Amino acid sequence: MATKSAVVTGASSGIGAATAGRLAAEGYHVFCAARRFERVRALAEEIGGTPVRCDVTDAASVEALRTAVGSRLDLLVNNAGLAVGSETVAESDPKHWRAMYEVNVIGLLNVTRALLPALIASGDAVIVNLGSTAGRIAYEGGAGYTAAKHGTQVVTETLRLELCGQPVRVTEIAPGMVRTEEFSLVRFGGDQEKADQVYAGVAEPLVAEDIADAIGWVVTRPSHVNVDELVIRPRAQAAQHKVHRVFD
Ligand code: 8X3
Repeated sequence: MATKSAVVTGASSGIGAATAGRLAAEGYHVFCAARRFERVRALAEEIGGTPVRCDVTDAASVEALRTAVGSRLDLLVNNAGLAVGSETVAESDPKHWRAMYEVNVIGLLNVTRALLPALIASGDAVIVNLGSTAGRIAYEGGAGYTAAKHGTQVVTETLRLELCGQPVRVTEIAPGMVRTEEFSLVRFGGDQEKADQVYAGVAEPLVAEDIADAIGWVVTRPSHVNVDELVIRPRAQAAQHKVHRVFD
């Protein structure tokens, strides 16, 4: 049987990099796509995949990804995403909101549109979109991000409806608190102290490998089993605002 192929966007770090590794372990040839080529080059070398320089918001860049992948693809993981800022609605910068919508929603559209023919051509494909618990609820200071991630959620649902009858499964993974090296750092403009506060006192936030593990499980179910959505939080986070923190 031919090796299955997968594309992971945002593969340069965090959940994307862990997922690329997990899928390679499951036997996929992984196209590791990200803006930071040096990082995906090193990762691809490590896991026997193919690095692709790709900015999901840029049409020419996504076209290059489509060309690299070719006419057949088994799995697309739309992981590229980000949060910027934590201001109230009254104080938010529209530039930040646009950037979040551009990557989390339009980027997902660009990549999905480009790769859908190859996914359908495989005869048995999966699309996994990385949403968030921020796509399930509102929280103060989160409106730009929650609006974008609600967008990710509803686009995923729409896609599943539109592809009904095609050989493509569509899943949304919605993680809660995941400690990665960059997510909160990017959100707070490089302020490490603020980024660390997000996880302060939480003994065991989720890590990227926990989410990669869930994705590995979803894509290895039999073809007739579509996992619509998975909401995954650490045990210490019962809800967005209900986090168990222990300080000495
Ligand atoms: C990340 C979850 O709590 O930072 O997607 O919004 S949260």
